[in-house]
Order: sequence, then C-alpha cells, then structure tokens
Amino acid sequence: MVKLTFKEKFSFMFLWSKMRVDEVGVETLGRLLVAYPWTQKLFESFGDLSSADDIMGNVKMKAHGKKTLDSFGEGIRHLNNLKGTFAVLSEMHYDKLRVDSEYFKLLGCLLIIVLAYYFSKVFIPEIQAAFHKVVAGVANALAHRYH
Ligand code: HEG
Repeated sequence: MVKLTFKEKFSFMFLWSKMRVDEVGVETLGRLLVAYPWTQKLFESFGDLSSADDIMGNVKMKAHGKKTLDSFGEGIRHLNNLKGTFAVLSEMHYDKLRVDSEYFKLLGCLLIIVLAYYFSKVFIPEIQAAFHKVVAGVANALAHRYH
C-alpha cells in the first residue's frame, strides 16, 4: 500500500496522463538492458539486442516496454491494493519468467531517470519523491510471491 497526499496523487496522475507510454516504456526497459546487460538473457526471443541502438530500436522491445508501462499504469490506479493488483504478475515473474526481484527496483529507478529527463523542469523534488514512493510500492508488490 502506498500513501500519497492529495497533491502528490494529483501531480502524479497528471504527469502520467501527459506521458507517451510507448516512448517512455522503451526508453526505460531498453536502458535497463543496456545498463545491466545480463538482463538481456530474459529477452532472447526478441531478436537482435547486440548494441544499445539495436536494443532501443528493437520492435519487440518497444511493444514490451509499452505493455510493461501500461500494466504499471493500471496498477497505480489501485495504490491502496498494489499487492492484489500485481498478484498474478508476481507469480508469473517468479514461477515462469524467473525474473530476479531486484530488477523491479532497478526498473523503477530507471523509470524515474527517464521521467526526469522527459518532464525536465516540472519534475520538482516533491513530484520525484511521489514517484519514488510509487515505484517502490509496485516493486514490492511484484516481489510479493518471492517472499
Ligand atoms: Mg515484466 C512479461 C509487467 C518488470 C521481464 N511483464 C510481462 C507482462 C506484463 C509485465 C504485463 C506480460 C504478461 C503476459 O504476457 O501475460 N513487468 C511488468 C511490470 C513490471 C515488470 C508492471 C514492473 C514495473 N518484467 C519486469 C522486469 C523484467 C521483466 C524488471 C526483467 C528484467 N516481463 C519480463 C519478461 C516477460 C514479461 C521476460 C515475458 C516477455 C515475453 O516473452 O513476451
């Protein structure tokens, strides 16, 4: 469960609605694969991921980045029940995909970096703080099955 003040929630939802999920999705996921190359192994079926340009331009990566952020966006509509919202995905990432739960946190950090760049001047410390709370909540919910 993530508690945001009314102002935090409003700013958060406002920025989220102004963002292009396809652009931010591939920037975030792609940068995870560039910064932590061993995560590429999970996406072997996506084809050529041999350079940063290949990763950022990979069509399947683009689609998957959007899918991930759409799902993230769905989750943040239920901030008081993140565990329930992400329960099925948590099981799937643990049992089937075998994604290390540490990567949920890393992806959250990268999302904040990308958003700071994307929204530049309006990304004031208070808004950033709200994003930190949310990404931590989502990462925790996704890791629930691991505990
Ligand atoms: Mg995951 C599939 C959501 C982090 C690796 N991820 C999926 C799917 C969703 C999703 C909705 C599709 C599920 C389906 O097909 O039914 N992922 C999701 C969220 C987050 C996340 C919301 C964190 C915010 N995922 C994540 C991370 C990794 C990862 C950090 C690995 C570094 N996800 C992953 C893989 C697949 C999915 C390998 C399967 C991709 C495929 O083969 O199509």
